[in-house]
Amino acid sequence: MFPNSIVRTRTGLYRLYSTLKAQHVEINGVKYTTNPKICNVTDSIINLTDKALHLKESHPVGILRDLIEKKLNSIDKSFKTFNNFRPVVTTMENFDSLGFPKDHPGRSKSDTYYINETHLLRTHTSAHELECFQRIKNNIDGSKAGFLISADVYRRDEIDKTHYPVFHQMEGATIWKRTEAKDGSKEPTHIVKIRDDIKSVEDQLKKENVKITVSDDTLPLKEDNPKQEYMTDLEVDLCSQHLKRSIELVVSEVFNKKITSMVESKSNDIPKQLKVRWINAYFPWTAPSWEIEVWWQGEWLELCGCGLIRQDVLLKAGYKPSETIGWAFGLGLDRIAMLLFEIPDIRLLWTSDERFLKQFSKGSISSFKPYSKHPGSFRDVAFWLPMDKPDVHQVHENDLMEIIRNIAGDLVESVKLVDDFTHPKTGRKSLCYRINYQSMDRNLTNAEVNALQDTVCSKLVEEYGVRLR
Ligand code: FA5
Ligand code: MG
Repeated sequence: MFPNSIVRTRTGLYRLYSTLKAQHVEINGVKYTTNPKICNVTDSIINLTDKALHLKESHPVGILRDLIEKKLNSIDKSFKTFNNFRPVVTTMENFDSLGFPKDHPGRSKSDTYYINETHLLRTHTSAHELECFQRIKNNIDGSKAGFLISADVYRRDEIDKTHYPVFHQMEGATIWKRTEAKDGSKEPTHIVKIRDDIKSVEDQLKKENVKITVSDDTLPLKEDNPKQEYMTDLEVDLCSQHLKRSIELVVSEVFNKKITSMVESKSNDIPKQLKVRWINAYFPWTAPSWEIEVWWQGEWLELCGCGLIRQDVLLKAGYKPSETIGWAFGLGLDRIAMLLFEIPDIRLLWTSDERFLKQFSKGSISSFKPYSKHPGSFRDVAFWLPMDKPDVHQVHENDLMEIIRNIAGDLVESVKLVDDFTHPKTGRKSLCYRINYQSMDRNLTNAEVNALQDTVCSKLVEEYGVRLR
C-alpha cells in the first residue's frame, strides 16, 4: 500500500508521498480512482468498511441500535429505518448538502478520509439526511413522517481507549406537514397534532422506572442560537419540545436498562437518579441546535447533537417552501455501548475473539467480563521537526496517529504527547510521543514491540523528514 512517489507540493518543494500503486481502491466491491495528492484511506481502514457491527444482532453496537429503534418506534411506528448505506459518499452528500462552508475544518484532510476530490468515507450519518428526506416524502401525507439511519462513520483521530477511527451513529428525524387554520379561532391541525405527539412521548417517559432530571438553560433562545424566520415561535417551541422529549426517552430507556441490569447483578454504585442537561450547539444544517449530555460516573458524557432542520435542506430534498417543519438528531452508539456493556477499551468492539463475542446476545444488556489482561509495553519516540521547511513538513497529530495505526494496528492501545519543547536559541521544536503497545488477546514479545517501534521511527523520518532524538 505504500510505494513511494514524489509529488510537487503547494510551496514548490518536493515531498515523498505514500500513494497507491494501482491508483485505485476497492471498497464494498466498488472500484474508485484515487487522487494520490488527496487520498489518505489506508488498508487498515478499508478492512473495516464491511464489518457493519450495527447490523450484528448479538454485538453490543447492534443490540443498542435495535433497542433504540424499538423504543422510538413504540409510539406510532413513524420512523422508517435505513441501515444499509455504504460508507463511501460524495463531498456533496457529506458537506455541501448540509450547508458546510467551503473552509469548515471538518472538511480538512487531517480529519477526514478522502479517496479523491469528490469521494470520502462519511464522517457522520447526516450525509444521508437529504436522500432520506427525499425517500420519506410520500409518507408525510398522513401529516407526520420520520427516519432512522444507522451506520459506521469515519474520522481521523487520536488513539486511546475511547477513540477509534471508525464508530457508529444513529441519525433520526421527524417532519410535520404544515396546515392553515381553517377558521381563525382554532389552531391549525399540525399544531394540534404536534401537541398530541408530545403528549405521547411524555406518557412513555412517565413509564420509565428511574426518572431523568433534566436541566435546560438553553431557553429562551438567545441570539447566538437563533430560530429560523419561516417558523413561528409556537412551532419552534413545540418542535423543540418533541425533539427534546424524544431524545430524553432514548436516554432514559438505555440508562434504565443499564440500571436494571446493575440491580440484577447486585452492583454497588447504582445511580438513584439520572441527570441530563441540554447545552447550545452549532450545526450548519439545523437552527436552533443543541447537544445533550448525561452525568455518568462523575462526568458529563456527550451523547447526541440535534436541532430543527434548516429549510434549505428540505427545499433541496424537494419539499415546497414553508410546507414542512421538523427536527433531526445524530447519536453516537459506541460510547453508550461501552458504558452499557462495561467494555473498557473501544478496540474490543472490533475484535473477532470468540471470548468477547460469545458474551452477548440479542436484546440483552449484560456486563462484559474481561477474559484476560495482557500487559502493555511503552516506547517513546522523540524527534526534531524539520526547521528548514516547516510549512511543508509539519506533522499533524492525526497523520502521526495514522502512521502508527498502519504499522501496529490494534496492537496499539494509546499514543500520547508527553513532551513538547522549543529550543530557546534556535527556535527548533521537538516532540515526544509515548506509544503503549498492548494486545487484547495475547502477550507481545519485546522483540515484536521493538520491531514495530523501529518501523514507526523510520516511517516518520521517511514521510516527514523529522530527525530522531
Ligand atoms: C455530528 O456528527 C452531527 N452529524 C450530529 C447531528 C445530526 C446534529 C443531526 C444535528 C442534526 P458530532 O460530531 O457532535 O455531531 O457527533 C455526534 C455524536 O457522535 C456525539 O455526540 C458523540 O456521541 C458521537 N461521537 C462523536 N465523535 C466520536 C468519536 N470520536 N468516538 C465515538 N463517538 C463519537
Ligand atoms: Mg459534538
